[in-house]
Amino acid sequence: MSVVTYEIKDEIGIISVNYPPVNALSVHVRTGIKESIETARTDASRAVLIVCDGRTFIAGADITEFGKPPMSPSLPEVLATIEKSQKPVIAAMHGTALGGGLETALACHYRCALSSAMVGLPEVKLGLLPGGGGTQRVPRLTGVESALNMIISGNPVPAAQALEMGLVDRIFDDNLLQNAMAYAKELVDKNAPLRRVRDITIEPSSIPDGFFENYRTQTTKRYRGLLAPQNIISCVQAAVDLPMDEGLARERELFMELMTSTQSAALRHMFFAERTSAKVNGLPKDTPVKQILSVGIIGGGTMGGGIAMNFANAGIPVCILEVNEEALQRGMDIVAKNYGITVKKGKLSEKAAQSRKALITGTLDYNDLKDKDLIIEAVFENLELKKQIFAKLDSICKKGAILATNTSYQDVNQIAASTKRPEDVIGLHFFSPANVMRLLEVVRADKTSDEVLATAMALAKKIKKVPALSRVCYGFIGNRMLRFYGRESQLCLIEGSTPEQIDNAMQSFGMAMGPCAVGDLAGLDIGYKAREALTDEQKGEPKTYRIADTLVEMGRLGQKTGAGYYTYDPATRQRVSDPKVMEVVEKVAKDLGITRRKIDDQEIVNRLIFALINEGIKILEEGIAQRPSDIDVVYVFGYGFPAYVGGPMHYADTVGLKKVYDTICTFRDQHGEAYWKPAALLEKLARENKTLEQWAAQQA
Ligand code: T1G
Repeated sequence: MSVVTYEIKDEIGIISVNYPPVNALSVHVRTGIKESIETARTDASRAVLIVCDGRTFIAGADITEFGKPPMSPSLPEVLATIEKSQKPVIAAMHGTALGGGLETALACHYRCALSSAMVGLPEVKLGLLPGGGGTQRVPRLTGVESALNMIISGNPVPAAQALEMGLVDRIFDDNLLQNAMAYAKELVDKNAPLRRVRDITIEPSSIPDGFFENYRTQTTKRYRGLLAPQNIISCVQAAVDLPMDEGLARERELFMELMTSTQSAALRHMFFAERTSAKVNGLPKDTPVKQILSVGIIGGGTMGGGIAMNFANAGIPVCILEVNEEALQRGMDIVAKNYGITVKKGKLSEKAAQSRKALITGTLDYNDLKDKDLIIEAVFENLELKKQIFAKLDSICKKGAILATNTSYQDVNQIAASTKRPEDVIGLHFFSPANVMRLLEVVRADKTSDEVLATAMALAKKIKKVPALSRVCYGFIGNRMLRFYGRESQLCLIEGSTPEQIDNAMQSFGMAMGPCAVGDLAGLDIGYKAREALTDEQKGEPKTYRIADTLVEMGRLGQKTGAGYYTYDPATRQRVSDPKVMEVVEKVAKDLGITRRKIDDQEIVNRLIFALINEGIKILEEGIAQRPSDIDVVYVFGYGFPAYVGGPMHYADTVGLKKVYDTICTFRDQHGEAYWKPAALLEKLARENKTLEQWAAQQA
């Protein structure tokens, strides 16, 4: 079946693209459009319309073609053919006209769209820039600053806004093809000119002095470490300084620089990883999915309140159960405060916030939960308490209700065993703040049914979370790996580093926050309490936790007490170094007989990140995670790992598994096998000179 058809109706040549799911500009689509325009040159058509079947106008270049040998015709060739047409070419857009899709429309002479359409240039989110003339045509239509804002944010705009900006000429509420045909005839009947965007020039004198320098300074701060925004600014500057063809050449040069960058490879990896993580290997496609029309949450603390908001935001009524009125009110206040912040930021109208809050009710009576389709337990991390709660839910909730736990660490199999319906029990591990963080670890217990699992994965998408499937182990995927990252952070600190050096090194690597600052944010008492429940043997060597425990015993729990690894300005919450902390570090090191030494930033990064990688590969070996890219999803969406590095597993492939393995062997020789035993799979793949991606492809 041809992905592009061409026919003449009422003197209008109609090019129809039909290449599901999103009419991406594959080589067949590019070829079909180019050949149709060439046919129209000499046929009876008076104008040409480009429309798409299915859910959207062209949503961009075909990302699956990236990294492969280029195939003709290139997009620039196709767009030049459109622009040179001696008959008006009109684009008729619906759905999401993105990237190369919008660029195709911009090469046309006129553009119309459904009012429900969105248009945008999201290439920056793939570590790229619009490589089909977008950086040259958009500023010519909308002005330089508006173009920079749109291309660097990568966010789409609604058709009405696009009309105001000059990107679209006409909007229709419905009947796109019929209305677009009429618009085309209107244009030819009035002998409308062949209006080419390239014929617009931007007066350099219209750009304020220092504009680009200032814009670049702000962009460098806001998009720390990213290459694409910098190149986009250079392209738009070329749109001002250079004639169109030279500007296009400059754009192509800077586009290719990004296409071959590790940042773009990482971001493209994350694009597919985010979509693949919702797929469960071996789960039949026709597995039935339960309807979730009502939810109960056990526990209205920070987590419970945040979790409740996710369902209210998706229009699902949710009831929070607490042990007394005061606790319930506290929970409701947390919800109200969170919505207030969102409204204050202008991200939600007051009216919408009110209607969402109205979907969240409270109760002290378990019987009010008996008809809920899904119950999520979100009490504090005590296994016995969770088992009691699940036994109670088992006796109250209707048959077929899903019983989920938000536990971060505990054994979901044991929780399931406290019910007579283990097949209905699953882990839904949200990440704090639960109404913000997009990651949802879905924990499949040994007896969790396929239907409950399929429902959980579908529900994740409905509440706008990115799911990652985990089997049961202590800490599942993210928190299990994090223990080793935290261990190495503590060891680097006691062996010779400082909180500032460690945090700065990890932020330079790309982490949103360094481990000491994260500890202060979450509260150092969390780890302290978790260790209190462990035997000395389970705790490990004192050098891995003695500093943190000493700070807690000094009352320095972190931000919540105004001091932890840093002190915090009560007004701005800005962190400030505190010499008292290094006094603690040096005293603990002395007490434990550790002679401190200079540690360089690269050693810090390698020890913390390779510890993550090594444990992540063990998680793959054990079948806890389905695939390496799911682990990347966990770290990018749950732990502030830089998407432009692609997650710990993709980063291991970027560095090269042989280098990772050799470095871990060096750490083993320096620090002992107890800490640094290379994962067997890592050793195997390093020896075979393979990547984790290749290994995953063999497993699929
Ligand atoms: N290429 C190939 N496949 C794509 C694709 C694309 N551009 N966009 C989506 N898919 C697949 C996706 O992998 C999934 O596959 C299915 O379509 C549904 O996607 C030269 C260089 C359009 C808003 O960045 O933002 O143009 O999992 O689950 O939630 O300047 O897809 O079903 O097998 O996301 O309804 C620029 C990326 C490319 C747009 C739809 N364009 N796509 O969202 O569905 S670079 C983009 C999206 C470029 C030019 C440059 C979204 C969507 P599967 P989905 P959705």
